[in-house]
Amino acid sequence: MTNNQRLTLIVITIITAFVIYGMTSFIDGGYNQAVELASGHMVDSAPDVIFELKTGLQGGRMVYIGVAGDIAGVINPTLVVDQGDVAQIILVNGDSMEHDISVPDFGVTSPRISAKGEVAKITFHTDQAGSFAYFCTMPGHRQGGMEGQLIVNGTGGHHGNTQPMTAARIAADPTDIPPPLNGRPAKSVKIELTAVELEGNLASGETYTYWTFNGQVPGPFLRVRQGDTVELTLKNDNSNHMAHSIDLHAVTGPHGGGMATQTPPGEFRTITFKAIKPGLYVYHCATPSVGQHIANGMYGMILVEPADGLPKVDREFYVMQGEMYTVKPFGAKGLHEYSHDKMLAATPEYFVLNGSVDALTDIYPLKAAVGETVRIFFGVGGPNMASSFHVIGEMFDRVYSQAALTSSPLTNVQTTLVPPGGATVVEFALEVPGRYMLVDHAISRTEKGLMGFLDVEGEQQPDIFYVH
Ligand SMILES: [Cu+2]
Repeated sequence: MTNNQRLTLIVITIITAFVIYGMTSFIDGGYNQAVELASGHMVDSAPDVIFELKTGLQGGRMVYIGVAGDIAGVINPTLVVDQGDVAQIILVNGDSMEHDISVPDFGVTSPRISAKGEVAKITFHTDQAGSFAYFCTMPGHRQGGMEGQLIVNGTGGHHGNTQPMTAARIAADPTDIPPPLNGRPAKSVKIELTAVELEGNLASGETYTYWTFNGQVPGPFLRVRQGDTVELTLKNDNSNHMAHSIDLHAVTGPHGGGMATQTPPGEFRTITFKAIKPGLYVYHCATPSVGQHIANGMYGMILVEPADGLPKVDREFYVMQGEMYTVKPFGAKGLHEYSHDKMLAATPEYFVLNGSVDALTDIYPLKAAVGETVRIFFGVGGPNMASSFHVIGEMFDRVYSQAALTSSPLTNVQTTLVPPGGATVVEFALEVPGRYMLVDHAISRTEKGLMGFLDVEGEQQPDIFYVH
């Protein structure tokens, strides 16, 4: 059977399942019991609005497909209801794989259904307006495509609180790196950083109150030369609520500058240090709770180039990993709040590259071409978790392990370990076009937000990689 025949068979089966079960599922009595007005819980009452979805495969992805009405045939349709409605979602299994459907913001999850044609339902009272996720809770299925949005129109009008959330883009552009210094003489350099607290985009429909250097995560990539004398000023924006500071691992001196730069809102502090040892170094806020300030986004890196500079490459990228501790679970919509208990327990809800779930996938995917060489300056802000840094589909030709730029690099490495407050420099040539993925090979973290793309353009190279 060809793939096309197989797909056709699947589609026919799905349609048949829909005809049989989609119809019978509407002929369902028992809608006459009283509405429980307990907020956010499954209710057993006559629904005001009913949606029917079936599970299926589309383009190699697992999806929900709308059945009947406005959503007929729509993949992962947006379900729209009015606040106060009792909503019901009927789920029909169309692919013989085990699935369910959950709207965690309303505390409802259906039973799991695995036989083709099997039906499950959730019924709930939409007591809060806004935009909420529905998805399959089977491990990997949400990431595999089974996710859509439920929009509850507010009672104050039919457009209340349903606009997509717009928050500041805090993701650092991975190409925003000062150019190589090309072995220039050592000199004096002035650097100014500003601590900024702001509500930023964490993921689609999700925001977080970040604490940042210069409104981005990670903070600006700083580039100096071995022997430079650096005058560094930290400003703490007047609108902030917290004191902040900076400890740079490139500083030789007490606390890396952390104590000397403790800065209340509306003030600034300045230190001068000589960058005596080349390397790629993490910097971070060092104001108690240090773990909280780092978890909220206050980390970045400073490169101290060796006197002779670094070997020439075609492209350089700046990527940092961190983890985030939110009260609400991964994927819940709206504004997330920081959980100190989870930070202390080292049980993050999110793992991110460059500050947000979509930073290096939707917003700033890395781009390069076949025949080019790339260098990734990779660091871990943490505060708690090491990274098993790996690029799916590539080997690192050279790894300056632990960012030790004055040691010989390792060659042909698959995965390299980077501790919190540590870094690495990897270089590799691109031989084959396609999408490569930056991951932490503690791979479950990809289901908690950690992913970056490296998109490589160019001619196919069938002598190296060929699909039959
Ligand atoms: Cu801080």
